[in-house]
Amino acid sequence: MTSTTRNILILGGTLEASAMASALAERGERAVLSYAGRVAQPRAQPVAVRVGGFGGVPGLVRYLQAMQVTHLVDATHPFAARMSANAVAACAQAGVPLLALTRDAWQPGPGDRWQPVADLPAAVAALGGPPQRVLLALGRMHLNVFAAQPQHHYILRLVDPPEQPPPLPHHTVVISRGPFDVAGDIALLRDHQVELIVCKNAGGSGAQAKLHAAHELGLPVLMVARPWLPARHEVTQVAEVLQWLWHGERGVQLHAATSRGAERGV
Ligand code: 3Y8
Ligand code: NAP
Repeated sequence: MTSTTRNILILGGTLEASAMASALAERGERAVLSYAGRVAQPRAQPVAVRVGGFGGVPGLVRYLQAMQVTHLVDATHPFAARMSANAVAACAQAGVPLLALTRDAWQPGPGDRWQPVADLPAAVAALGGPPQRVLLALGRMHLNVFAAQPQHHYILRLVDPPEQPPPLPHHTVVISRGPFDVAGDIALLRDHQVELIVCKNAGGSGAQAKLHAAHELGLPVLMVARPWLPARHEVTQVAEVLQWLWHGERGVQLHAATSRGAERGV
């Protein structure tokens, strides 16, 4: 199969997806990068972009067949569990090879004050103590559950302004899109006198600055573990995906998801 016959679908929304799109565009490969449509202005891409859901597994199967997709690269966020599960099911039905381009989970280092929690409800439950100033670095989709702990002052870092005020009696909204840097995140934590950070174990570099900043300032972090994902082949480097596209499975060392389960920080 040559670059003129390959037609690659990238499920996007991450730095890795953008890097994948650039690598394919530079090599004259035909690719479409797909966004869910979660934010007003997703980053411009050097390949064609589509925005919006596919309509579950059947919709994705129809899309794969109608667009004659030859390869699917799932470069979504590790917490986009529904999308990734749908991609595994749809590719199996449509007979389209799938490879996940993911990022290893963050691991705490010496001096890090992380409290691992299994999921968002567990993070909410862990906030049962006296009022604190809490940074929710979770985006707009996961704010309402924290109404169960209204005693805190929440600093909400969001990509877009919320359509209506979140149901949190004491909060400050900070509109800011990553990737973030350590100096900026130290300033954010200091300016807002943050005492605790709640975040997802996203991995990668784009959201990691706040962890270095927390370490620098000796702040605790509630670290939400990754959700379960179905078994699939995973790599963490764009170069590995290129090898797979050009040489198939013999081109790269593939990891079944189960072997990386321990790396999910669960
Ligand atoms: C729409 C489209 C690029 C990609 C950049 C990465 C890095 C910057 C850091 C904090 C954590 C958070 C959030 C975050 C980061 C990158 C990456 C990353 C975290 C965009 C983008 C889309 C999204 C969706 C968005 C969610 C949100 C999560 C904010 C684009 C900017 C918290 C993830 O309604 C909402 O506000 C939805 C927000 C889903 C929440 C969540 O569920 O985790 N990402 N983020 C994607 C789509 O429509 O399909 O690229 O511009 C992408 C990026 N966000 O190439 O520049 O991790 O790759 N995104 C987290 O890590 O927990 C912010 O504030 O410290
Ligand atoms: P999710 O809960 O796993 O998916 C819910 C539904 O949204 C999917 O079933 C699908 O709808 C649609 N969808 C999700 N990703 C899509 C994509 N790339 N293209 C087309 N449709 C998509 O997903 P999520 O957690 O809401 O994440 C949404 C998007 O934001 C994903 O692209 C993800 O990569 C990105 N994201 C980025 C970060 C980050 O830090 N960079 C963090 C979280 C999410 P249908 O069932 O109708 O097909």
